[in-house]
Amino acid sequence: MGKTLTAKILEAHLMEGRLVQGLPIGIRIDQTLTQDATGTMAYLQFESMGLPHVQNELAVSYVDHNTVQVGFENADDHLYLQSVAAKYGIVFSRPGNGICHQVHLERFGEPGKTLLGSDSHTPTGGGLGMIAIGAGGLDVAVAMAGGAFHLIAPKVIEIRLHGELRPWVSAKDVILAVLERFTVKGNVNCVFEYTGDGIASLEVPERATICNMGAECGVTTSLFPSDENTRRFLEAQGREAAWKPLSADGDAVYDGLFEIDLSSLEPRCAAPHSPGNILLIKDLAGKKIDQVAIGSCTNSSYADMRKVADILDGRIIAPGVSLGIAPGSREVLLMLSQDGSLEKMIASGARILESACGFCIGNHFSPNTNGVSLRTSNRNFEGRSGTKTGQVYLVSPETAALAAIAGTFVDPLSDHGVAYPSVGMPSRFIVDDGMFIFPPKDGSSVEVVRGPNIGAPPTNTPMKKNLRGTVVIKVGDKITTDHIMPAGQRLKFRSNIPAYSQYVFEPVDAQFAQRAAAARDEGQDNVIVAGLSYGQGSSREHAAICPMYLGVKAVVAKSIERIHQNNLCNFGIVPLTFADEGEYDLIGQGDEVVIEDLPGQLRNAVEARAEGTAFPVVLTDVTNGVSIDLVADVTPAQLKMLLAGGLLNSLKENE
Ligand code: MIC
Ligand code: SF4
Repeated sequence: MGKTLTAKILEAHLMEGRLVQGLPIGIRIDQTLTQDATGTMAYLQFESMGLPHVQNELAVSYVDHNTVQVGFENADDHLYLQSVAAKYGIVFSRPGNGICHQVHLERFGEPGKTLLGSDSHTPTGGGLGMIAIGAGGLDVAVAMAGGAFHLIAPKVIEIRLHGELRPWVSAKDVILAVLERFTVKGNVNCVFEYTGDGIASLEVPERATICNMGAECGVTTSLFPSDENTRRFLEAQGREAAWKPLSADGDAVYDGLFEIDLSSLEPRCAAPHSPGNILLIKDLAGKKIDQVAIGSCTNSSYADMRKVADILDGRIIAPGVSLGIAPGSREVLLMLSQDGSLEKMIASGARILESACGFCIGNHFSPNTNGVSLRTSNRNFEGRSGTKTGQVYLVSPETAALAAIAGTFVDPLSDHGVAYPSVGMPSRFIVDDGMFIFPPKDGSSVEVVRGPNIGAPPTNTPMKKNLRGTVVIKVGDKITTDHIMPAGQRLKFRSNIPAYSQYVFEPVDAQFAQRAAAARDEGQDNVIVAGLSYGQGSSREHAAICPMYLGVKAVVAKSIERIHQNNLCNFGIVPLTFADEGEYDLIGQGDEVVIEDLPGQLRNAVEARAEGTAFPVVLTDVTNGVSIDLVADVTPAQLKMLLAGGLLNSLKENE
């Protein structure tokens, strides 16, 4: 039987288990990346493991998320990250060098390698034919220490592309079509593998856009083969030696198939407030807009930016529109400044923003009240832009630029009078690694700089026999990590758990943190009850650490997303799902709940799971007098962590 490309790369990296779909496996990680907002915790955790040096092939620490806030916290975090990188053998990408995923694609990604990043959009690297996975910072710390990364051997879904995109239709429209089909839920433990004659017409940055936003479907990762286009991209980066051809076998067997005819695809958007809420642009044509933001790790490559510059060339943006453009990296910015594109952008009235996450994470450039904002980024969760009433539509750079000129949505395929900017792959990018700091061979004498905002990560206590407590909050479906742990103006507390914990669930229930802390101080075990797809979005482990700090011991949901599920286990919070989703209605906020002999019940559940059967964990809602069967979908390794009160505790038990 032929093999998928996913299987080939996973097999070559297998450290634990057998590659049988649905079973837990451990893989070797070649490369790691972190960004500043998750990096401080990842490196604090790495430090606590007591190793003198990172053990994997390449570790890179990027500073891109939080670069502009007021106060000392940010700058302190950057100094900590820079010094810790020098000490432990990590490459440091200085603020201004660009967004981690864009820069990693340009300078370090390699076909056939594995990459683990403490950011959910790490799968961007799939555009180069690597297995690139997003995870919590603690998982990345373990990979830097040479440990395996644990995952469930995924289902591999084939996405077969035919034909070629028409002018004005772009890679963003391809992934929006994928989102339309697969939605933002129900794709846990799947990989999207792209095949078909259509891939030959897509350049690496376009493939990267498609892989980037696969994260919104909740898949483990997305993957393209490595072919002649991959070779040309690497050659243009001066890295041809990193190239090797890679593809699935001709008779590979997949777990599902979705076919897309690129030639008939139409421009799309994701309408407020979910990346899965897909509409056709032609159905919105004429709708007034207020703001346009072009950039982010999804769409900030040189080709994307060049197209935008050519569309804006000789035109002034509409009076009612504010346009911000953030080129994805210093390399892209240098290219744009050399070829005259920057001048075209500035002349059109665009505001050039830093090469960083910026607007995408709600750090600045928030829309006006009820403002309609067109963004080329990947997430439009309510309030993420920094304006709760903001109406964010996710679109391609072409759609965004046309709208900025018109002041309304414009169907890119209509007769709008703008010539299509055809931009190919340059034969050589401006390669300048001057904003990386490469670590010394021996960093042992480097002093790590710790500002007052940087505290040791709190640890949990081992699991008690009985869980007794209250449902401190009951939330609905699709609660994202932005709901649980808001970023934006709260980002600066990422290294200070007691301070950041005050904002848990702030966008949903501003009183939550106080209530949960009071219950914790009375000795209660706090429980969160949620609907479908709990914890979708970011990899931020703060969405587990901060609730842990507030005494949360279990999450009971209809379903839980992969990265968040791992993060919960890593910090000793038990992830449980309803055996019968309808029983969600039997529990209310404020109810008193009990799970007797939780360790014993979990052990039974894990044993049953290994034998392919099920053993429920029973929760009693004392307030309503009902018993509810729950599923503990955890691996033996996760059980060990949960019993110990988290991964760090369980690693210490091994010593
Ligand atoms: C995001 O896009 O939500 C982020 C900010 O990049 C996060 C990481 C974080 O919260 O620090 C992600 O995608 O994992
Ligand atoms: Fe940064 Fe936005 Fe990409 Fe997250 S999605 S890495 S915040 S640009």
